[in-house]
Amino acid sequence: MTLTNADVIRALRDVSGAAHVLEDDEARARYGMDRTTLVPPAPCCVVRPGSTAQVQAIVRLAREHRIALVPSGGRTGLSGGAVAARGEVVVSLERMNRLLQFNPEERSITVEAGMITAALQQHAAAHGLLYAVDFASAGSSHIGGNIATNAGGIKVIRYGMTRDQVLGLEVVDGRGEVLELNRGLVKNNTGPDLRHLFIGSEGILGIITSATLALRNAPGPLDVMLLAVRDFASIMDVLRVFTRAIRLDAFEFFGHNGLERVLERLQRKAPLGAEAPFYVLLEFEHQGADAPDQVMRLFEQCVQAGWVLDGVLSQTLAQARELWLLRESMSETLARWLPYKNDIGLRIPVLRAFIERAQALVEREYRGLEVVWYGHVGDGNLHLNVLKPETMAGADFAALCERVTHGIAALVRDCGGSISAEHGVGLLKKHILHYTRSPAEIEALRQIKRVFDPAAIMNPGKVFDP
Ligand code: 2HG
Ligand code: ZN
Repeated sequence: MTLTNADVIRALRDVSGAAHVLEDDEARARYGMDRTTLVPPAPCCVVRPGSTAQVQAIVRLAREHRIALVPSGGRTGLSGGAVAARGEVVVSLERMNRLLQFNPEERSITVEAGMITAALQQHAAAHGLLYAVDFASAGSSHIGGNIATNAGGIKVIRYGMTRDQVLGLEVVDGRGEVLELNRGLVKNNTGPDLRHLFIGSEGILGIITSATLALRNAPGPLDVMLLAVRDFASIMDVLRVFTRAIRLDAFEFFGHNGLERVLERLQRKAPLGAEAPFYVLLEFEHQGADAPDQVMRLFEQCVQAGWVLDGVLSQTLAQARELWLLRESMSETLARWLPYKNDIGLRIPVLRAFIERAQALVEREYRGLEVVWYGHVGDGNLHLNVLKPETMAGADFAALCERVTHGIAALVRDCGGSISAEHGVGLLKKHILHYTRSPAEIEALRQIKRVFDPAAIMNPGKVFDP
């Protein structure tokens, strides 16, 4: 029996209480979208379950009546994975934000999926521990969403991606089964590890309801260095010299045009005397009294080689924060120009060749448009943001960017990379997924989806078409 929207809303109210089913326009617009703006939201309604049992009841109802569900965290995604544009029910995990268990002797924590990333970080910090995944939207993103998108961020070079923090997952799959995946174990060799299928699955297999995450010992005081670098190739030289000598906590870069826009928005002065096409931001643990000059020696080596034109090393925590602000404000600053985004993942040895070819391609194809490069270059992750000229119609801009993106995706493929390093595929990247995942892989993914989601109710239309 096909249910009307009114029937669906009534049934959802029975599951989670009337107060937790929202159907007004404002809520539907707000919960139906993420940080992308290309696809207008149009969900049927929003349900906010308070427990795993309620999530399970919602999924079972949806399975029985073929109701499409869109799992929803902090909606800070950049690929449209949490967009509900086709009358789906948005399942917001925001009420499920409790801390379930904290195990200091094991350095682990179990939390519900709706916990905000920054709250988790703060909890760890209060006990002298670290939750190692961090990025600019940590203040609103949810841990469940981080896991569903395998979020990366600024510390990957030292601690890995979200995948590397997950010790266990509780999920409700599209069949309505509650699965306890790996149960927090460090060692568990009992066949293929289903936990890893759900990490980065973008909600197409089920809904993550809670997770057990590894915490680390908090690092000592961190120093931040900002370098003005002669050209992109020199960034790679600097990376080689520093990674060989010290353990880096971050190695980020951004282009001069991006920095100018950030400085203007933040009303700050240029951080360095010299201007350069690119800047590198490094973070590392304070080197201590026995090696006070090591970092300066590395810096001087880079200057003498002609790679680095100028640099500054933070002297206080406040200065370190100011330097980070320049990098972390980039995405938000550029949002005003409605940028088209590519999120490219490559291995370090091919970065130089890639950027040379990519720069030639964007100069030729985006003639006259402003292009800003930045990202987590130490992990091989480049963000390419193309800014929309004010005078260009949105549709023309989108058509141009779509066309050029095929060229970029082909280049990424030729260089052995990925069309999405950390933002996921969602709605916006699925037309280019085939560039870097083979037909055999995509077919296997389709079959895996059928196993966990036989009624095709879980975030349909995301990552790949049925
Ligand atoms: C970052 O690294 C985020 O700042 C956002 O991943 C990147 O907006 C972007 O393109
Ligand atoms: Zn990023």
